[in-house]
Amino acid sequence: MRVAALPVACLVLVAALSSAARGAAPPLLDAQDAWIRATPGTDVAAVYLTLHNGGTQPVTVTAVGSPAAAAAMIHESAMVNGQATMRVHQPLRIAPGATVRLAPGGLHIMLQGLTHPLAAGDQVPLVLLLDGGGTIRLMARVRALDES
Ligand SMILES: [Cu+2]
Repeated sequence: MRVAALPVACLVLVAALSSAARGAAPPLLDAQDAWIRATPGTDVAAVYLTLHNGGTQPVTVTAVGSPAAAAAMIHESAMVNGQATMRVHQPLRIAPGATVRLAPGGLHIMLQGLTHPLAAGDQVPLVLLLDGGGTIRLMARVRALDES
């Protein structure tokens, strides 16, 4: 039943994100170089990208989503007592003029409950929901495991 329920969950998420975006001013947040590291044999994947706030006001990413995953959330990796851990880092605030890099070993978007296995070269749609109602839509490319 879990597999059958996932597409419904995705539709609800996309609908929620779309309705929140209605009537919002265009965001000044720029998302570049989005890519995904897929972990074979699991239904989770990490998304990395670079966010730049070109505006004069702080921008806060309040939620993330993808139709390719049941759930998505901003995480931060850290070493705690020699153990690799992840914690939720959401909302993510980006100061005016600042660039925030989501990169291996640090911040990332965690996709959980992938609707299908990811293959190198796949393009995965992502939505970033911003404080104040704006949204950023982007595509992230799945990299091969041996691709740096
Ligand atoms: Cu994570």
